[in-house]
Amino acid sequence: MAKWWQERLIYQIYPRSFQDTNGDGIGDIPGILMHLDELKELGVGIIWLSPVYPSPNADNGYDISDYRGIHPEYGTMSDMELLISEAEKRDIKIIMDLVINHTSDEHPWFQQSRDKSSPYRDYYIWRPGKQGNSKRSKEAISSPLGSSSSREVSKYPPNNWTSFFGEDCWEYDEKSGEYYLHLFAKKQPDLNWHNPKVLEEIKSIMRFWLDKGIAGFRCDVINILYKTSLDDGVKRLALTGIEHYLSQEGTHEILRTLRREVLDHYDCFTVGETVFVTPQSGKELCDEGRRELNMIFSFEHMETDQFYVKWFKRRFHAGRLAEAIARWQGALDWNANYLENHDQPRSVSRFGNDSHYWAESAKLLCILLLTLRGTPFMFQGQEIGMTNFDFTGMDQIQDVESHNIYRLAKKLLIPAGIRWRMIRASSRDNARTPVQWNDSPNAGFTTGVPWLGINRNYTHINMASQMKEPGSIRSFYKSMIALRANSDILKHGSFKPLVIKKQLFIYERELDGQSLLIALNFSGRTRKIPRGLIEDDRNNVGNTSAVVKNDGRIIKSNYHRKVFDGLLQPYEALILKGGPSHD
Ligand code: TEU
Ligand code: CA
Repeated sequence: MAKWWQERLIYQIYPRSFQDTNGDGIGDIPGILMHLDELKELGVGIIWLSPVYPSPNADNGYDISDYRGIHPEYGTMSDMELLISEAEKRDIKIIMDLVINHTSDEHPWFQQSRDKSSPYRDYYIWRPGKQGNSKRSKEAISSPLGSSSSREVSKYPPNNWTSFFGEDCWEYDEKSGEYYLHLFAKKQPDLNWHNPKVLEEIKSIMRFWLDKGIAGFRCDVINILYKTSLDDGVKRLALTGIEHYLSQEGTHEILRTLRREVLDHYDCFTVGETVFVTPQSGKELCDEGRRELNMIFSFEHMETDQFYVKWFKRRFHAGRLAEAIARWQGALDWNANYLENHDQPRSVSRFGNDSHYWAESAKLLCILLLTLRGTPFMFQGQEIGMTNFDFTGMDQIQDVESHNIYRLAKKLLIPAGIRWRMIRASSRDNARTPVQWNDSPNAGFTTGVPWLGINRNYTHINMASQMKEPGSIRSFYKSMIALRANSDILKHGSFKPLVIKKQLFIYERELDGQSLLIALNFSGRTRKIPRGLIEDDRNNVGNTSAVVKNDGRIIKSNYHRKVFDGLLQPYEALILKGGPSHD
């Protein structure tokens, strides 16, 4: 029996950039309420709300200082309750971000934990520095970013690990004379999951929100919770130490406990953001029988345009993307499919063509997302083909990760031009520019000064114009979402890759002997569908008739195609009835 979270489309809202209603330049909950009807009309069944909790915003809400509150800049708890009930009226469910690998350093737990004798001390991972002679150790604690270079401590940090954001991952705290671990920014201390009290706190926080009517959680970096040991790691270009905390048995056990003791008592689901998962470790995290997570986000397909880390881009190659997607479609029974989120550059700029074939390629990506097996997740602005930012310098960037990496790259003597190119291509701010609602000043996002610059292409890429236009990307999304909702083959059929070439991806979905064939041309050139794979219509209809009706074989085309001639136009995407077995 299919679950409701398998049949619905999930739409991610990054509240800061969605819609401002009070002119402070920051999106807010009333702004989400304003657009609920449009989301309903688009076909959204579940909203994933990125963090709206009180936070110093060192990492835009992924550094939480109160898990049971709403940040005043987003509104009040009654706004949140209104959002839940208004969504419910429209049969839209809401899931929230559960960020439990770390808290903010301004969370009261952490503030108290800085006192060695506090009962909260053990909520975090505190360790004394390693002894060493003072000359070498001064070097050892100076981070490549220079954050702690001026301090004199006659100790080394407790181990050699490095963080996700290009800093050291140990920060020395004067007050208690020890270091704390932070795998992300230094304002994000990691919780100590060896402490059963931490588990109890989190269980109660989860119940607090589930009792308010939340339908589940997107679990932030959930497969790194449990640090098995704090021994030195094998030296790596990035993330030294990862073998001590990636998908450890301790984490599996925590997930099973949360499932059994909390989640199973509600009609809800979880999707885990699971970093560096492989098909094997992914299966262990979301296999139904193991009762841990319901779904996971994998990353392999998002890494196909990079070398080793995202800051080193390589030319996009659709074949690599298709291979990664096909591998995961085959590996898991049910995937959480996505091409965008708040951490990733815009898909049309990255996997499509945001200039000449902007609309065609955005629609092709829409067909891809909505014809895979699994729950589709889309990100705000994706439905109108929003593109990467048009910023020209670091002063326009807000993201903590981008600033850290830029500084690190400078330390490593990477020239300014290259540094900026790295940020330009890979910064998370690419996804975070405010939603372009209309062509009025500030794109209708705010009447004040937006917290992050708005892409100047809002005059031609915006929601208002696309709502009216039947041929728009937004209209295409709407019709594809409906098509999927009404198709058992697309929702529940099996997935079979047929052709994976440099710029061509063809696959079949099949259910009870009925099938659909999806053909995607990821290039600016016309491509032939390999002969024999599927017969074209020319024999059936002849070339003579000028007006040929679609005989029902073409289910969807981003070219308004009526006849299938075996060719795919630039960035053409097609859904055809009947696979090879039916020809
Ligand atoms: O992201 C975790 C993560 O590993 C990456 O996606 C990260 O954002 C970065 O791109 C690595 O280069 C999650 C959240 O989605 C992200 O917004 C947070 O900053 C992070 O966790 C910490 O909470
Ligand atoms: Ca606001």
